[in-house]
Amino acid sequence: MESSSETIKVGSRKSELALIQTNSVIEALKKHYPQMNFEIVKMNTTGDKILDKPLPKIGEKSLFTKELEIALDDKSVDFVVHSLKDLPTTLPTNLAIGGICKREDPRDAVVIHSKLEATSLSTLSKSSVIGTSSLRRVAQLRQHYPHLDVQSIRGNLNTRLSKLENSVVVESNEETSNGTNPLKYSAIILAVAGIERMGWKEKISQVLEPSELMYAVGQGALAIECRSDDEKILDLLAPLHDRTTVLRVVAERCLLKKLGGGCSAPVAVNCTLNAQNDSLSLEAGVWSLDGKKSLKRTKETTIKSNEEPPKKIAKADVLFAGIKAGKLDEHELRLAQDLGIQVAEDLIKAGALEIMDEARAENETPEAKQIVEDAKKMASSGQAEVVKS
Ligand code: DPM
Repeated sequence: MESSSETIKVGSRKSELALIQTNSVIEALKKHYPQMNFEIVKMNTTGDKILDKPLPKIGEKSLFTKELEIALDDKSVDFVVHSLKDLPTTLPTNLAIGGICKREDPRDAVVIHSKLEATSLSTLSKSSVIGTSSLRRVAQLRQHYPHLDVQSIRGNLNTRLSKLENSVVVESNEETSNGTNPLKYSAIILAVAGIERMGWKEKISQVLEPSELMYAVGQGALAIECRSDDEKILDLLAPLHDRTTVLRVVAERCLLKKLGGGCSAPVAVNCTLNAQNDSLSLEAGVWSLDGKKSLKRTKETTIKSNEEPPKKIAKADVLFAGIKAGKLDEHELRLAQDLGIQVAEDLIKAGALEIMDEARAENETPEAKQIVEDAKKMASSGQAEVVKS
């Protein structure tokens, strides 16, 4: 792209993590385009306004993205940086993911209250309260750590950390689950990637391997959303695409799309691309909310171009679960897509949809429905509030 003096407008949520993520993408772009100017437009989304409500009860992931998408549509911004895991597998038709940065650590981590001696989940005393609002984490923790009491915690990362740090620490024999003090957390579970971006690495007590806690689809990768017909911005973003990351997340997102799951049911993955032989492996699971029922399936495929030399330019209009692949090999992406769909089909044959439906139903209390209705009203009132800095 030509260097120019024009300014690219970048939409961002205003949380510290969102701004760190947005700035890191701008830094990466400046390496490619040193002359280009970027301006951040900070916005308040419905999701940000109702952060005190439990996330699964809000249900709709798009609450964090909808207002930013309206801003893209009316051209008040040119692109928006998201955590890929917050982006639905189907985007509005006029929008696409035009760039995906190299994935960071996709695993989850345990942050234990600094006054406690335990350094891992297994050494926390019986009935210790673990804070998370992710159904995926709730179900897997209940499966592997039945001695712990998993409870909802909400807010952005800063709020959660202070809720943990301001917790009254409860001794092992005391009653911990009386529900009267929401601050009595012994530990919280957060994504390693988010913790590291915030500069909090030393707060991690334990990193959980996928054998105990599989991660969310897209976790640890940053995605850039733009108008799907904006060739100028798509060209600008294309060099950010990291092949290994894109192949992994295409498999994961195509799986989730086929299963029809958003964050309203516990679904998790573990996906790797072997650098030596380009073997792409996808393991995926679904759980009941109590962790008692679970299903897991794994498949592998070798990623190989069908053309010599490989066809490097994907058809401009081809999308893989919302991702426009820029200059990556289209046939390779199809192999990743097929892998995701096949693992989903294996899970469906084994009864995954029934387990997911049960988990959803259990989560749908009348109160939850009201929260969803209220949130939808807020969201449909339209534009994001632009935060002046
Ligand atoms: C989504 C979930 C959570 C976020 C659900 C899940 C966690 C919610 C919670 C879809 N988005 O993971 O099963 O813990 O109550 C979110 C975080 C990041 C992106 C924070 C986190 C940072 C990591 C990344 C919230 N979205 O998961 O600790 O960029 O992948």
